[in-house]
Amino acid sequence: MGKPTLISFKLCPYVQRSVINLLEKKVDYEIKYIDLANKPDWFLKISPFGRVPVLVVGEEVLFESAVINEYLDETNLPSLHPKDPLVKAKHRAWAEFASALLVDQYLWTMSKDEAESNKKRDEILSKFKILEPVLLEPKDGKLFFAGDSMHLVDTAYAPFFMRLDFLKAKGAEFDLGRGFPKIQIWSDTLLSLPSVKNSVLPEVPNEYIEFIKAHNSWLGGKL
Ligand SMILES: N[C@@H](CCC(=O)N[C@@H](CS)C(=O)NCC(=O)O)C(=O)O
Repeated sequence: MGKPTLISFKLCPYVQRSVINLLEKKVDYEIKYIDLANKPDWFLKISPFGRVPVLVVGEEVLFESAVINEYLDETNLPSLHPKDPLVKAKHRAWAEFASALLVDQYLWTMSKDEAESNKKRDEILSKFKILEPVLLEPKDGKLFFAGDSMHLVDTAYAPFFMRLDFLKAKGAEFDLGRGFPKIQIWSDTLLSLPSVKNSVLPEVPNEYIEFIKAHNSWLGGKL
């Protein structure tokens, strides 16, 4: 069947989730970068929503990061999911919560005025209030979603935390994890993993900030 090929836009957090999984699973893969502002015809033919990530596996095409990651997990054992179906279902539900956080984060950074931007920031903070008590107690300064080992659900959150970290480097007012000690330790734990560190190209931290600025958002003006 040959190596799977991941179609990527280098700033996309959903693609990044799949890259983390590919790296965690040590899968031999190829990656092709496209410009979403100028989508090539071959991409529009294979991506039903015109969105990345897309994973090309032989003659087949998979879309939706959660589905791609489940496929990678099932075909590259050992699984990063818990065995118990109920616990697994709960992990999937919390991975959905991460997708909602990614949408909030995008809208927070892209909002055109202060009121809208603050509203989106507050939505992130109210989700943090829900998430913090769900987390277990850190051990030796480390924490994953389910305690002391990494699962698929962690890979859903890492791109969100990484973007928050890029923003945090620009000013303390972007440090939304303040006041949420377990979330902070979870974020630090994930961002220290080689699979997470190596899941983006070296230029991504700068390009992420430049992307926000280029969209003339209210937050972009503060960076
Ligand atoms: N639910 C999708 C979301 C993917 C998504 O929104 N990707 C964005 C880039 S981060 C995209 O391709 N947008 C299309 C566009 O900008 O035209 C997933 O998890 O794969």
